[in-house]
Amino acid sequence: MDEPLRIIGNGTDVPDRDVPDGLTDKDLIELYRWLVLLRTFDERAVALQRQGRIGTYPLYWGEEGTQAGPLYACSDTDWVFPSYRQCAVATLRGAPPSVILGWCRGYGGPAGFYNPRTYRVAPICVPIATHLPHAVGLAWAAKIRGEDTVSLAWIGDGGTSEGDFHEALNFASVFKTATVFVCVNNQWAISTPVTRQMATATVAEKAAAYAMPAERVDGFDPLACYDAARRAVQRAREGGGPSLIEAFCYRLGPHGTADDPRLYRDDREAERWRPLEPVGRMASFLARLGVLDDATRDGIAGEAKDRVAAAVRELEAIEPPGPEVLFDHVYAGERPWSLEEGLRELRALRRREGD
Ligand SMILES: Cc1ncc(C[n+]2csc(CCOP(=O)(O)OP(=O)(O)O)c2C)c(N)n1
Ligand SMILES: [Mg+2]
Repeated sequence: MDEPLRIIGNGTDVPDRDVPDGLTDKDLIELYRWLVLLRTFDERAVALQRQGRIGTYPLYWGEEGTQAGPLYACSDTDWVFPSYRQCAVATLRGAPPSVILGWCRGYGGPAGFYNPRTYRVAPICVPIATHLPHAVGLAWAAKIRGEDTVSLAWIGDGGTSEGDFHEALNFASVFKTATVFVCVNNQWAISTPVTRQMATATVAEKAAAYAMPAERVDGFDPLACYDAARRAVQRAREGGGPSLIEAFCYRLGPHGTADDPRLYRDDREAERWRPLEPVGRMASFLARLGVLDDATRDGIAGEAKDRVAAAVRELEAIEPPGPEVLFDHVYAGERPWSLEEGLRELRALRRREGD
């Protein structure tokens, strides 16, 4: 089994490797800023859910490097396709964090959800793996038009059992689309461990069935995630076709805020992986390089905190709509009689309840 690529060591017995090609000190700080924004959003979102201010939330604590790293390897013209686990990546492309919080609450800002074309970030995908064929289709369309757009899609270890995963990889390799598949192997699909998910030792080896290059990286190492994605994106852009990256890590938290992992796994297992988490690790690495001092670090933390706090204020300034909103936007034209009847019943019920 290939050892995952690791660039950031631990400052003691595991040595650091060189900073990947093409990354300046400014890039390293910017990537760190991205990691901190993701982390700050995630922690605040969990707190909001616990206070009943948003709905169930799929936290990604520890997986920030698998998101920020590959995104940093893309050009602004490339499209990315998140699953629920990457719900906040669009904020790294400038989408307002309040829109993502609105998604978690079930209703967003006055402008609704972000326009995917503005940020080249596809809608957050909850049905497992269904966004992969979309990512391939987008890259195929770009290829037909003679554009060099790359599409990058994230998928979990559990998602590799879906037909959509295999169909997407097959289509991408046959039609040589410019698609990068990033599989975040956090070793759990809710309560199913990866050993019950697949008989192969790695996700990466599945790529062989599609004659596709693959690479395993340490998913807790943002620079390793970046570096593998950079090579895959470049290959894709130059017409070399799709790649599969396995970002090997561990789901440090629960599956979501409605899950209690103590029911199916030993807490001590997560504790063993925790020291590898990417945000502190990147900060220590940058400090060892002499790129990040305490003042810059505090400044970045403060900036992220302020941005997320402002997003919460923006979100909560919006009056929640009533349940009637469920009947809007279901059909482009007129509502069928059955929905009209349902809406009438709901209104009558609400009148009786004095809403
Ligand atoms: C098509 C489909 N089937 C089942 C589910 C329910 N479900 C939500 S998350 C999940 C596990 C996914 O695990 P994995 O792909 O490893 O991603 P992770 O949650 O670890 O990021 C399942 C089965 C779903 N959302 N969509
Ligand atoms: Mg998983």
